[in-house]
Amino acid sequence: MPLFENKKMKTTNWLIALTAAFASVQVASAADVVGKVTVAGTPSPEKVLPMDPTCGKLHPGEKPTTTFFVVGPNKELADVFVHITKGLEGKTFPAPASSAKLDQVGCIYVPYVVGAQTGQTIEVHNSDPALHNVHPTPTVAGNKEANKAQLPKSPALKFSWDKPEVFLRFKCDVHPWMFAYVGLVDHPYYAVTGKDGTFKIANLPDGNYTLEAYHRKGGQVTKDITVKGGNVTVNFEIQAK
Ligand SMILES: [Cu+2]
Repeated sequence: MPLFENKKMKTTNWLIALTAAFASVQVASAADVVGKVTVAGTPSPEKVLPMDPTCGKLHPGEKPTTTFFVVGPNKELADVFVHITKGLEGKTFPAPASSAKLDQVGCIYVPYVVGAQTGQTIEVHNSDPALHNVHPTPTVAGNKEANKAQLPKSPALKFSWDKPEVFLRFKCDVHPWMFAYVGLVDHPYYAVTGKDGTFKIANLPDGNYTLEAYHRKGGQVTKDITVKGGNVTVNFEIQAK
C-alpha cells in the first residue's frame, strides 16, 4: 500500500475513534449539583435533653440539648435532606452494597439525619455502655415497624425498607429523647447538609428535575433545575420555626 493512502487511512480511523469517544461522553453526560442551605429568621431555643444519670455521666460538664436547628455563624443550616423529587420517573437504581450508618453515642443518635436508598442496609451501632432499644417507626404503607433491644457495644442491628419515606423516624424506648431521621429515597441522588450548610449530589445525568431541600422542622423548599453540560449551583433558604 502506498504510503499516502496508509497515512490517510490512519487519519480516518483516528477521526472515527475520536467521534465515537465524543458521542459516548455526550450520552453519559452528568454533573454535580452543589449548593448551600441557610436559615431565615431565628429558630426557637433548643431544649436541654432530660438525660438520666447513666447517660448524663457520658457528657461530663455538658448539658446536651435538642438539635432541631443546627445553625452556623453565617446562618448555614445542617441536617437538611436535599434530594431529587421529580425527573427520575421510570428509572430504577439498584441499592448500593454499602450500608448507611447510625450510631448511638452518649445516648444520642449520630447523625441526627442520614440519607439512604430503598433496599439499602441501614446499620445501627451502639457505642455506649448502655442498653438501647432501637425502634424505627415508619408510617408509609409497606414499610414495617421494628423494635429491638441492643446491649452495650453489641453488633450492629440491620434494617432495610422498600418504600421511599422522608423522614423515617428512629426512636429509643429506653431514652425518650433519642431520635434519628432517615431520608429514604429510591435513587442515589440525595445529600444531607453538613455544619457548613453545603451539599453535593454527584453525577446527576443531564435532564430537568425538581430538587427539594427538606428540613424536619423548617419544612420543604423546592426548585426546578436543568442539568446540561456542567455543574449546577442551587442555594436554598429555609424559614426558622
Ligand atoms: Cu437509648
